[in-house]
Amino acid sequence: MSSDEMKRQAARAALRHLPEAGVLGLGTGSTTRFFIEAVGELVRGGRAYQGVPTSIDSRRLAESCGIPLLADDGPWQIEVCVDGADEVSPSLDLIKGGGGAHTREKVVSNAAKRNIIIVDATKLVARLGQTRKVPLEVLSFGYQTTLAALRAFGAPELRLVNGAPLRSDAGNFIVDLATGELAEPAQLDQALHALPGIVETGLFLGRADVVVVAGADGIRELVRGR
Ligand code: A5P
Repeated sequence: MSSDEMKRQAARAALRHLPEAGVLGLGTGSTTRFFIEAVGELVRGGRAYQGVPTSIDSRRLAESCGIPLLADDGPWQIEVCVDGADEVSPSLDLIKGGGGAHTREKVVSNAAKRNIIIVDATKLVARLGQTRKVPLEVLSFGYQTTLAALRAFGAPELRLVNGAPLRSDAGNFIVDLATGELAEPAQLDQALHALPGIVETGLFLGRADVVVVAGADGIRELVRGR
């Protein structure tokens, strides 16, 4: 089965977690894309959903799918947020931000009653940091000083596109911090949040309620606390 087909299956399997109507958080990335398209089909079929997109890209896609959207300002009463992830640990902690959208994603996930994560099986790891760096959204002001401070935690690398720093939707820089496997992700998250200049980290700890995993052998669901 192709990677895209697994992502599509995870996205469609998440539909069973949706309420009959209400506000949905719409994540960002190649897996969530399939979910947003599926929600568009449900809306065209008569379901009364409104979306809160987690990025400009997801807003555009959701608009093109005909999903009514709420303003970025909030406040929102989000029933369920569905989003992808870059790594998922056995305790359902996540690394996100491969697309640089993790700050908005975290704001939306924090406002949601339930968080459903959709991934293909390649995202499952024994420990966070095993395959991915930790994305950080960083103020451009003083970023060289922030990079220097980050060297206490690993090897930070400014994310570039065509030789120029990638800007988040909020206009900030993205830094990828190579840490190796993380024994204590919460400690790292706390230390990173204590650094001025760090807007948000891509460590999503204790936030996922259900992770829907698509693999060659079908769909399975990992549920927090089980
Ligand atoms: C966006 O910045 C990310 O947090 C994505 O949700 C994450 O990278 C998963 O993306 P894919 O579904 O494209 O792998």
